[in-house]
Amino acid sequence: MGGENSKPAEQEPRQPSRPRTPTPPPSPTLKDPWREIAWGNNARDLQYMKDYEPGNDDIKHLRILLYGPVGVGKSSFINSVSNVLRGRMTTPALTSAMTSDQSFTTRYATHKIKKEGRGKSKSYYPFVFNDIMGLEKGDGVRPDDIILALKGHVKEGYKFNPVSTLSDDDPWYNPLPSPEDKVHVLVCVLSANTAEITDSVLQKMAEIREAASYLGIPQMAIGTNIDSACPETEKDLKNVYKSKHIKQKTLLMN
Ligand SMILES: Nc1nc2c(ncn2[C@@H]2O[C@H](COP(=O)(O)OP(=O)(O)OP(=O)(O)O)[C@@H](O)[C@H]2O)c(=O)[nH]1
Ligand SMILES: [Mg+2]
Repeated sequence: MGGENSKPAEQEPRQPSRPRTPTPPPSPTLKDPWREIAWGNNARDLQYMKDYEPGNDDIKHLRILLYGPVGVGKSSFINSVSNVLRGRMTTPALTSAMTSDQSFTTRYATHKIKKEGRGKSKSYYPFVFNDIMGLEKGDGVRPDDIILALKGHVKEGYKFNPVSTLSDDDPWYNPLPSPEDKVHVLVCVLSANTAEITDSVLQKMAEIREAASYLGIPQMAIGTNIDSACPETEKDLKNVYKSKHIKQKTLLMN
């Protein structure tokens, strides 16, 4: 131990502390897309649609029915397909200008898309889209009515009644559906920027899916609003399969 005269122990010269570099936040995008898309093959895809013919000779067109929660973009999707095929702005299905809890589409409507050509040579694409009222928590289209539509029992223009299911003695009930009245493909439409889907809507969707499986109707799902769901897709839509947020949303939809 040092006395009064003892020298203080030599200390290492203090190193100037280095400024800490903050850890960068994790990237919102994946390095590699989780699904490969051949971007830029629009002309080939469009030609495929133009040449398409249903494999079954008994039907002139495939009937594709879209269902999903209110305001997810069911009617807008039909308009988008029509715009792409016709090469100009068209609005076969009316869409809502604002978000609301109530469905803007209330009637059962079939939308055909015209092919190019004039006069007698004018024809329609061999697939039609059926637009229906959205599924809501309380009101909205009843799953039983969608199941009747799958079987072809709902006549064109029927106004869905959220309180009661279409009965078989109603004039809007089609007792003898033709193969073309029946639905051939069922499409579930979900929005990528919806916070959450309520349990009651999920329950209705499950009922519809189960009935379609029983009827042997092929099903698929599409995601809308991917352009506004995350900053990366807002910048460039081609980031859709790189965006971690959209991947997460897709997993929740399954
Ligand atoms: N940014 C963006 N907006 C969309 C998209 N799809 C639909 N919208 C908008 O969302 C709103 C609702 O769209 P609709 O097509 O009426 O939705 P819907 O599912 O038919 O709604 P209901 O008939 O009320 O059940 C409209 O203002 C559309 O312009 C999309 O992919 N991106
Ligand atoms: Mg609609």
